Amino acid sequence: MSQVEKRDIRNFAIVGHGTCGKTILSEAILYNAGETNRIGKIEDGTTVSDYHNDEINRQISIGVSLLHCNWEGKKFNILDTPGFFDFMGDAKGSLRVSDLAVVVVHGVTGPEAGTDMVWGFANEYNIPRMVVVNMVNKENVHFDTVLNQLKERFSKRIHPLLVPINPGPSFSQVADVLRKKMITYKTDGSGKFEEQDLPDDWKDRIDKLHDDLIEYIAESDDTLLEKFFDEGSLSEEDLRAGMQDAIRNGMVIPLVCTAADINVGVNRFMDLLAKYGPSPADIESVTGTRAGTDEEMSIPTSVDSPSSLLVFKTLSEFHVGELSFFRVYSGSVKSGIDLTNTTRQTTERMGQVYVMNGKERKEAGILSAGDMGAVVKLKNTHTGDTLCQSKLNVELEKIEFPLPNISAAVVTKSKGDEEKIATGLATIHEEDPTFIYTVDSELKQTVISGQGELHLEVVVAKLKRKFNVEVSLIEPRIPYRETIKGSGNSKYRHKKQSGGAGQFAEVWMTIEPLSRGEGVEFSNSLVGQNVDRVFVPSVEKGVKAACEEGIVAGYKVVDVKANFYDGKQHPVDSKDIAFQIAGKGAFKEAFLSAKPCMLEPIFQVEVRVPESQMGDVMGDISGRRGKILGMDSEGGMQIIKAHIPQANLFRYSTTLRSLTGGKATHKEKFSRYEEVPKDMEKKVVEDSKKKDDE
Ligand SMILES: Nc1nc2c(ncn2[C@@H]2O[C@H](COP(=O)(O)OP(=O)(O)OP(=O)(O)O)[C@@H](O)[C@H]2O)c(=O)[nH]1
Ligand SMILES: [Mg+2]
Repeated sequence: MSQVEKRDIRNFAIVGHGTCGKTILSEAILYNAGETNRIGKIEDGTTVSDYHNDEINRQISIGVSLLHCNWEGKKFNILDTPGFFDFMGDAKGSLRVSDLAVVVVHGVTGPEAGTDMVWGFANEYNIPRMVVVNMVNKENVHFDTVLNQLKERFSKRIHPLLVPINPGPSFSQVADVLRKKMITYKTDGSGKFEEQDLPDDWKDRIDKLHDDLIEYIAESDDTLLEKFFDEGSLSEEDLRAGMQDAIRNGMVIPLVCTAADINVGVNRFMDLLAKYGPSPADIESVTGTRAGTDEEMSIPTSVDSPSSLLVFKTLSEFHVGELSFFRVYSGSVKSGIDLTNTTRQTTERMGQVYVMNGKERKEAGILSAGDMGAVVKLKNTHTGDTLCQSKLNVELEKIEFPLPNISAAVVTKSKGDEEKIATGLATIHEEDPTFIYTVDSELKQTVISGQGELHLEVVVAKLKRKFNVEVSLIEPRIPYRETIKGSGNSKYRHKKQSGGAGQFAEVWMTIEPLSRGEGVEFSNSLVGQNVDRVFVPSVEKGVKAACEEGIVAGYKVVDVKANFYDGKQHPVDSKDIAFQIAGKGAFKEAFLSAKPCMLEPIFQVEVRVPESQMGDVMGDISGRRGKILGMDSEGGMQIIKAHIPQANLFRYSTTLRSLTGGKATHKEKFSRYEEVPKDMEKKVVEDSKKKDDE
């Protein structure tokens, strides 16, 4: 296969809220381009991109699929991404390597929480967008309402290029704003169409949209603007010439309408992509850092430069092994070349290079700058890694994956599986950085965290299928802390003078509280000759040990200051161990006399919710002992900031989704420790006693 010129490539990610038709739109694109001979069905599990068992069973996309086809002399590299919140990490990773975000919106429901999310990702990467209003053949499609919602929520520059003439179940006709024509489609899925003049009652509206478009495009370029002022309009030629730049600069965000399942509007959308979509040739250089440093580097994206590529997804595939999906940023790649993995400082020899259509692979021979493909059996390369020729030594800008919003502790069903679990979890994390796990030695639990309940379920299923271990998930323990509210004092004597070598030490200690977050401080103010200074470190060791073990309920002690101010010793029996024991004992006694209390972790939580459901969410937050810190509005959504105790956050994302019908999302991160209310404290202490008894 020959190398494709950068300007002839269109790399786009199809992104949007769950089940708005992204996968079926991809199907229709592949069918129109002749890659397949029919449009597959989600219900039958026959689509090119949703081919994994998990996807077929649940009828949703779970991971991104790389697809390609040719249309009007352009090569499309299509990333069909999941829209279910739990798997949005792939949408973000895909946008990182795309030149265009194709944001699909459901024609009935309009923009939703998932649309906000992907719009935000596209903002982060500053990439151009096109909007597809799909499902226009459903009942109750109100195109103008959806258009206005989109304009209000995201940008006034969203401008329709295809407007549905007869939305609803018999949808077949669109008005083409650029050509000022009506296109009538066959509804048999063939995509065949005829072009006719616009009906009279549509002419004014389409003329107006056409004129507005000219104005937008004129505004996007000074030369065009001058022409526009001189001549009062732009020629069709100038309009078309200016369109690609205007889309690239975000001055125009084209919007089209489709019914993907019956292939209405899709081929016209493909024409627009081919003619006016941004290409990798628009990007002359990309930034990265010199491997292993913070030093910024700019890499020219030309085919003649040394090679570099970014792996945006890895998967281990049955019968195939590890598959790595990548975009080439500079130079070219083919089988047999050696590249450095600058993220991990290892070398890799490229195996066979492929272009993909879901699970179908075709040998590509060579892929050059701007293009996308996959390679099999890299040894130690994972999602997000850079590979490049060693002389380039660059690490391309990383993909920042969304932070987890749900955690659970793993319990093995049979003993001795720990090692398999460890390998499994590590492998799953390498493939999917939105999944994180920690082996918490303090809580003696392995805690896994991800993007939602289903995400964790999929991980558990993978552990079983690929690593042959069965686990269940339980609520993780809470890392409570112990501290004091008052000051205390003790004089503790440790004495063991019967049988064997004797031990004697007496430690006098005061203790007082410190501010939150200050940890444990130890000091001494010994004067006189009662205790030899050599025992100070011994006492300190005893204090630190007591703080690690906990005193009231077995949790770490924090925010106290202990002072060893005097004591007694014995000429023979006083030794290090004796003072360690006495230090620990003195600390415990002083602690118990200083109004001990428990602290609990408090999380800062940010909830995005439509105004109409704010009341429900706020009520739920106060039911969780949460404190509302403030509110903001952003693009028609309310943002509630609150502090909620970790103990009341287990499965919060699940509750929030069911409370709001999936319209609200949240982020959470640890904020600080606060005192546990008295009635709860009792329970925490009792629970820990029970745990000890077990
Ligand atoms: N009537 C109608 N149904 C559609 C259209 N596009 C997709 N569907 C159906 O809508 C459902 C969801 O389609 P998908 O293509 O899986 O949606 P998706 O956006 O890929 O979903 P996720 O990847 O899970 O976010 C399927 O039953 C499709 O057959 C359309 O334009 N019109
Ligand atoms: Mg899908």
